[in-house]
Amino acid sequence: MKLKPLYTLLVLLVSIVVPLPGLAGDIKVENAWSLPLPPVSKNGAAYLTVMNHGELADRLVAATSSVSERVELHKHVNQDGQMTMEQMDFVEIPMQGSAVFSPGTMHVMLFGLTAALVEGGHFTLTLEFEKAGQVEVIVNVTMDGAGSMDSAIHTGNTGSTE
Ligand SMILES: [Cu+2]
Repeated sequence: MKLKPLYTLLVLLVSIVVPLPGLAGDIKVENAWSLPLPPVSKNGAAYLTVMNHGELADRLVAATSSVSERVELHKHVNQDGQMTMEQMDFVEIPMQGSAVFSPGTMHVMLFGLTAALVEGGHFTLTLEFEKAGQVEVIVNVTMDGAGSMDSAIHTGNTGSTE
């Protein structure tokens, strides 16, 4: 089967991304990444996928990070052809569903970076859910994370299964 190695890879990724599965309950976070940024950068953004395997909807209501003074949940808004961003009070994670934070949709905004985001490095993001409580996530700092965004401008990524 072609799907099996992919599934195994996903399970492996989940176990890496969520170091405290006991606390997370039905909430799993996958593919958490952030673009590398030079030390002068004031703000950054993280992207990830939140999956809810439970029978009840949950809400992501807040977050903190190990590399910024403040964290907000943002969505991208196209205003008269110009991309801006808007804060959200919460993000709904439907039962047996997921919410995807990706370039162009939503992001976890990191305000007041206190450390440089260096390629190959990582930092901790603590997500606060209404029902599941706190879930710690390791965010990988990598250019490769953008593979799902536009593979044409990021050569050499392994986002494709071909
Ligand atoms: Cu933002």
